[in-house]
Amino acid sequence: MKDWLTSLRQKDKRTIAQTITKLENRDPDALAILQQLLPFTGGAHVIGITGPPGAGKSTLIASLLAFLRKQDLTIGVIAIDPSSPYSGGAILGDRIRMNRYAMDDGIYLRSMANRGKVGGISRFTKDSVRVLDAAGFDVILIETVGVGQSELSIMHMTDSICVVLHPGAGDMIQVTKAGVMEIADIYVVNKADLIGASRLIAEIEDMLEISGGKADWAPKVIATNASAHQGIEGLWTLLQKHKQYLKHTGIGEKQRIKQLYHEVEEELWLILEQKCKEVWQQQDFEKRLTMLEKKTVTPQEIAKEVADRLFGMESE
Ligand SMILES: Nc1nc2c(ncn2[C@@H]2O[C@H](COP(=O)(O)OP(=O)(O)OP(=O)(O)O)[C@@H](O)[C@H]2O)c(=O)[nH]1
Ligand SMILES: [Mg+2]
Repeated sequence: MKDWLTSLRQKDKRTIAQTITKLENRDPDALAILQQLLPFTGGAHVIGITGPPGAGKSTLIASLLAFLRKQDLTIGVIAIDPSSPYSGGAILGDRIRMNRYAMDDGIYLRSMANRGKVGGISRFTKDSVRVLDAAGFDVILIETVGVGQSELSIMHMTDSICVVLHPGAGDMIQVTKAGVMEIADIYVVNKADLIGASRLIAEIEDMLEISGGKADWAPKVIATNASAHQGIEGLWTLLQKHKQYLKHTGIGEKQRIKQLYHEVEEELWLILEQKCKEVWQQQDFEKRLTMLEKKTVTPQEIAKEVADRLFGMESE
């Protein structure tokens, strides 16, 4: 266990990958692993990069990676691949760019398909963040497509959130509908080289004026051209500013505690769901179905009976 932790702390890619996989599969060691990681967590600046498909999130991350590496910062990237019909879902745009980082121990990339995992995307992402944080990465970037409610879960695992938009019909409406607008600390208007960028900036600024933004942090708007590496330094400056704000006001610490409470709740629901299913599977289906068919019992009554049984068993 000691050797394992030492190589993890040295950012050994194999160890990182194995650890994440073990957590992902809820290996019997998972709880012990999480316990061992705990003292080493809390150092990373965790940043969510969200926004509609094709906004340029991956390109922006690739550009940020290049910029941050020059400053000798280490970065972990978690990409939630939506496997959407909108795009090929290629992480960081293309394989060549990825290969460039394969040999660099200051960068770790991990992607995950947005379906079919026990405990869902939220648990996977949190576990991965924890591993990368404990490994000592300075910055952790999480890419998600912000078009559905489930993506809002990044607010439960990040310090700062960038919503990336691009000039194009309907973007604002789409993102506003998904509730993504409210969670932004920084709005990135990417593809600033395209027509409509300044109008989009004005639209966002109007919207912020009306809504008043978050409590004391007035969300910032920045234009970037990720393909041409423009605006990246400005974006990083804003992210640093936000980090300072979180630190000086103590809001960052409060936010993290809130996130831990939320995680306890999420874990609890998972455990309860599992237990409920176990009890349900022990039920005498034949008899219940006949009773349902004969209309001598309602589905609600059966559900309640199973629930009572579950909690009765728990209190024994
Ligand atoms: N003109 C222009 N094109 C850009 C810019 N940034 C990204 N693109 C292009 O936009 C397309 C989508 O970029 P991605 O980085 O894959 O976008 P994404 O938001 O990660 O997309 P999904 O992960 O599929 O949601 C690619 O063809 C990029 O080359 C930019 O600043 N200007
Ligand atoms: Mg992408």
